[in-house]
Amino acid sequence: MAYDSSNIFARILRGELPAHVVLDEEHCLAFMDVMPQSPGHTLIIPRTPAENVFDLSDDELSALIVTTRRVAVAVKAAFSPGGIMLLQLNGADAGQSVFHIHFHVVPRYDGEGLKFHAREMADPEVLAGHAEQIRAQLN
Ligand code: DGP
Repeated sequence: MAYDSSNIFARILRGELPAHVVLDEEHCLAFMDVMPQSPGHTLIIPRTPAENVFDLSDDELSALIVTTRRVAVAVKAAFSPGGIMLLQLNGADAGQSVFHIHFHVVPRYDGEGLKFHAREMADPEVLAGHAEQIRAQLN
């Protein structure tokens, strides 16, 4: 399928839609997931218009995973979760719902399950606070 530049993340990259940004760098942008599965759930996207992992060059994928780990380190420092999941879905059948490639950084907390994927909007003020906590660890 051809890349559709009207997808939500492409619009965030162009500044047409707002996001709680935690990291804005040359190759990637990272921001809070508006429907977090756990507190601190963050997304990392490349600036490259690519739908899924198969559409990135090795260099683009390398930059994306390195930045993903950098954000995960900051999320870990900000929220002290017991563990962190890195997730990346390719294709609707795999559960992908936004067709611009992204990694999810999902913190896991002892005894706490996950909320459903892409289901419930979080309070924007809470997301803004979480973004600030993560930014503080990245600076
Ligand atoms: P996936 O199913 O892997 O394509 O995940 C897409 C994620 O994007 C999902 O966890 C919900 C999130 N999401 C959907 N719409 C928006 C939005 O407008 N802004 C932000 N920040 N996240 C969104």
